[in-house]
Amino acid sequence: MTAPAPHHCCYIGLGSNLETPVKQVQQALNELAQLPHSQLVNASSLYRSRAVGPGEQPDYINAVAQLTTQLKPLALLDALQAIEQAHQRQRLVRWGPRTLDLDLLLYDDLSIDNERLTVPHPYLTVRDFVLRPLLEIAPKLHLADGTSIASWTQRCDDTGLIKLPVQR
Ligand code: ROI
Repeated sequence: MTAPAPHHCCYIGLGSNLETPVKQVQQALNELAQLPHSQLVNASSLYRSRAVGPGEQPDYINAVAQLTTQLKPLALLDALQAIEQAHQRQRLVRWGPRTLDLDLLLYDDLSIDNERLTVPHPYLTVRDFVLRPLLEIAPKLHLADGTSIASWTQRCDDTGLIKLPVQR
């Protein structure tokens, strides 16, 4: 008998600023809950943020989800990209507006760096629209280097982040 695959703890960042972003993010959370060999453990509130990136673009809706999964990192990435595709993701320019962005922020304490995937996410510690939702659902979380998410939250970019009231 082979041992069952272990369960890994992951955090996913969600962002949208096109095509009714609140709906895009809510639907993506439902889709994360349906991923094979995975459980959606927790989801932050939705937040509104000013766009980081070139030119004028609409505000973003952001959130962070916690998953446990038996998928390996690249299999999880494939699954996340399939959800993005299903949202007819448009990404015409680097750092331009998008229908749905799903970023694998953390996968256990792993460091991954290959041409498809960098974990921890390279901008995790500088973006308030990632850190504040993450802090909401994981207030005691530390990175593998021992630094706390709470400490990064005090010195990150300010995008005028606003926590939205619960949506129904
Ligand atoms: N800006 C904000 N506020 N939120 C995002 O999710 C986001 N995602 C991006 C870029 C274009 C960098 N800017 C963003 O990918």
